[in-house]
Amino acid sequence: MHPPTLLHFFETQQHGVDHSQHLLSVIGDIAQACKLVAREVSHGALLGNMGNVGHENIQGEQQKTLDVISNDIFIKMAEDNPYIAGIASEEMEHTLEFSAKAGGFLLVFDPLDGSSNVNLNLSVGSIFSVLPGPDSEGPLTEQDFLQLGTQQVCAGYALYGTSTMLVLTTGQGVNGFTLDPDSGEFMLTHPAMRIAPEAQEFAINMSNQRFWQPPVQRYIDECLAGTQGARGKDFNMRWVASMVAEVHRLLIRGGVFLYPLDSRTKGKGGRLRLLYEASPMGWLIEQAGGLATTGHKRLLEIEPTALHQRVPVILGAQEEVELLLSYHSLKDPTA
Ligand code: AFP
Repeated sequence: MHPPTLLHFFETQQHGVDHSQHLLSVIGDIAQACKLVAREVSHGALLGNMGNVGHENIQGEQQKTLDVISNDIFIKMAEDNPYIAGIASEEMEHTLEFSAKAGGFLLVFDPLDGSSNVNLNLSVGSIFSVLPGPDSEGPLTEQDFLQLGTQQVCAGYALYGTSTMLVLTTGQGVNGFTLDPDSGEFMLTHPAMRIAPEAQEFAINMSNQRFWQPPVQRYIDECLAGTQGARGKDFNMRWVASMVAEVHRLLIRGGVFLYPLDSRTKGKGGRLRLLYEASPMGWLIEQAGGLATTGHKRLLEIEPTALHQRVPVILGAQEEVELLLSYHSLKDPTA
């Protein structure tokens, strides 16, 4: 029997869940936008689009041509969808309102996550989060986007890797769909994705080790000590520098991902952005049975105060995140 397509799955197999036609329209258009981004990424070198645009984005990062192209694809999609009232993007300082669509959803996204990988031909992705629009009439404000992660109605990512995949949740677990290049359809290939509670693999940028705080120092030291240390087992390490690829690996073979607060990023609140990286990925991990925290607080319960707010991120296998939480709660984590 053929696996269902993305929309057929949500229309039929999410029994007992009322996916409004409006939300299904948004999911379908997000999928379409991700197909277009996948095409632009795969043609990047052929079209001379692998460079930088020559200025920094709001994040203070060199903006890549494909960042802009991907962002434009999402803007056009959102503008044309009748149920998206406004958007916020990693690549745009301010939100964008489509005023004629009052009451629609809000779409928050990182159009090309891991874009520093794109000219290395390594995995990149798009991250998206769908929030309920304001009940009140009248113009959207930035405040309308500053919602708890628990408010999300849909969240997920597209992974532009050896195949193009869409992995998402609407609160009924996590399902993965692979793009069939021949039909152009996303087909259900990874139903009910779960993350194992235990792990033997961690993902962190080790070059930042001297900046970490004691709880993370202790946790990583114990992982590196392997069978001779407190953990009594060996660990593997991976770092792809694309959160989408890291989270996908966690959902496929387990593990824990850390971009913790360190002495360099402390003033900014962390490295990763809350609204369009930590919140959507945190919900996916929780929906797959894992945990997602700053080290002190559940990511989905952080009250956003700014559109591009950064937070520390520790997410993945329940047992590993619980151990990290215990170290963060100690007065002297090195004891
Ligand atoms: P870019 O989108 O600027 O490449 O950043 C990707 C990212 O936000 C996240 O996807 C990675 O996990 C993290 O940054 C990589 O950070 P480092 O470059 O410091 O390893």
